[in-house]
Amino acid sequence: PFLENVVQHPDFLVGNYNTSFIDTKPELFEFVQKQDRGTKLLKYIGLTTVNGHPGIPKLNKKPAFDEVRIPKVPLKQAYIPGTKQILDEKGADGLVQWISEQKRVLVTDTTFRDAHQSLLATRVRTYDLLNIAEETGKLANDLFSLEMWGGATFDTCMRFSNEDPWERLIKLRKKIPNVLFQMLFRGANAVGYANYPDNVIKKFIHASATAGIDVFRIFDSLNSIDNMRLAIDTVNETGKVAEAAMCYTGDILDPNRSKYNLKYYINMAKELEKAGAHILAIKDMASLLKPYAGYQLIKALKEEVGIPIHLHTHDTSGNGGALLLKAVEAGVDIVDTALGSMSGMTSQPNLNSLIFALEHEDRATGLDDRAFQKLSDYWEDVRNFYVPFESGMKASSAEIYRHEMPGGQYSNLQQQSNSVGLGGRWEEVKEAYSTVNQMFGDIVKVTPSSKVVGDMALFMVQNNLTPKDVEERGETLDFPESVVQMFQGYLGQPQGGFPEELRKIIVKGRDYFTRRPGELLPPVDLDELRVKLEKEHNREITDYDLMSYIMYPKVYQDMLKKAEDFGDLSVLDTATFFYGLAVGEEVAISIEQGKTLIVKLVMVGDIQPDGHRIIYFEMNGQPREIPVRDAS
Ligand code: 3PY
Ligand code: ZN
Repeated sequence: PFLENVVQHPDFLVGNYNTSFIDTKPELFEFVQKQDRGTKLLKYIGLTTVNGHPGIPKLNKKPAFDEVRIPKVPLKQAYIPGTKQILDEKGADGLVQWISEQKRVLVTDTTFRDAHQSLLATRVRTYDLLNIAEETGKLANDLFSLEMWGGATFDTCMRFSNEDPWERLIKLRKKIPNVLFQMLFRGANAVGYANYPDNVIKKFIHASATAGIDVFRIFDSLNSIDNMRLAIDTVNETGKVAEAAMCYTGDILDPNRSKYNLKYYINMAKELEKAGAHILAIKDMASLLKPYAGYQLIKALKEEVGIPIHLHTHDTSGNGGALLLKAVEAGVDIVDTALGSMSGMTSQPNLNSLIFALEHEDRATGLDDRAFQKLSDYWEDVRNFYVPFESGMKASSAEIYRHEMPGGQYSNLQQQSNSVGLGGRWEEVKEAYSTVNQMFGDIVKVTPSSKVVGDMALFMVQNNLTPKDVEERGETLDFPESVVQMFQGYLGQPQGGFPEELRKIIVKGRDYFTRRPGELLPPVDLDELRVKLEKEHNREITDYDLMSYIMYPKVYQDMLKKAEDFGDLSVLDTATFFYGLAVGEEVAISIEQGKTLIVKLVMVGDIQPDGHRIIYFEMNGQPREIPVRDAS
């Protein structure tokens, strides 16, 4: 390295050197140590062992975990062709035809996406998904689809797991070639929290289709159909399945809440069908659709629209199972559920229980309960790694009908609330959430509009504000940026518009508009951006990278930086990733096909005056000493 530094020094290169060259240039002794993959991983493990993992309280001792039960499926057993083959052979219209010919109710498993988004703050890592992927393809071949990508997973995958979401998708696709892959797509917000220019939306959908997504569930956070059309059209261009969702809010049974009544939903459904949707989704993100309301809604929809109906709900209220039964009676085509051990409460209703609930009935699922029990057992074990991210909710709760918070938001807002010091005031935050909804004119609350309501709720609690305070002192208050932007029109328009008085108070003289935001946002020059990023990062930037960057510029760049420091962290098992190693513990890390590192933690050295500790490892039998900074 020293000689390299000399010959690469700018003065040396221009011939500007003499006998004092070396003595006057201390930088020549700064060797950039090009570290191998093993050393980088040891550094990460050492740091995690000493300092813990962000979001997990520092423990004195690594928790003990039982061995994870992986179902035994003979490796040579072939995949049984499933819905993926129907789509590939017959196209989207052929698939729709096939759905309508099924007597049984079809089932989607959300375990890989919404279940952990809703129960575990979206932290499930690619490692745990890949570990069960082949078995899932082989045991769950009769599912309609696996909801396994999009929603909040795109962000958290990079932000918290330091993994590329596209790689997750591509790797899973290889191991599950037979069941439809479904993603949650936030319409003009793609997988982010803001509206994006039209060319970004199109590119994102094409890239996702190429990487392996078959069914795009498209919604808009204010139920604005204008904000969904581009996505529906683009999915149609790709030959994949456009599943357009209406987000359910309010209560169609309550005569006093007429804003979102049965007529509203029937009209919306008809428009979505006209807009080119192959499937209609009812997206009950907050578990507000009561069983009898669900029956009424689905019965009416089956009469009024011709496309299949896919019901998505959460079990936060505890009425999820009852809703599914009423939905099946009313003729729903497909329902969302999660594997038993990852179901219930803010997650989806229990898939395994649904199998039994409908057994011997006309519309039985046809799924093999034993196969799904094995998959559920796996997740029961894996869930133990993620205990620090559990919401602490112990049972379903009817208060959801009051605060209306989406299941996917519950555990995340709770974490957000803790992180701004409102840990002890969670009850008030939930109450404020409902108050803010009324102040905003009773809007649909789902990402990102739900995030805006959440931000405002935190703001109200932090500053001890009532709606009256906002009305009277609003001019002097600095509202969260997300709130200001929503009232400016950046997420589109809700049913009936925003309350005018509140808009004036919040927007404070800034512009606002009521046109579709996508019409106003200039296209991103993707080629120019690619060149810029390639220069900055000295690597090839693919369409996938471009999309990750555009959605989350800082998160994406932090991910690259962390990968430079620690290498590919997705190869670590989850216990090691979150908790490091215990002294004397040994793990096998497969860094690529046929290349495994056996890592043992031998000893953690005493803290040095400069704040470092030496961590003594053995890697493949060789001693390795890694200095790491003790942050305590
Ligand atoms: C998401 O957009 O992530 C959701 O799950 C909304 O329900
Ligand atoms: Zn959901």
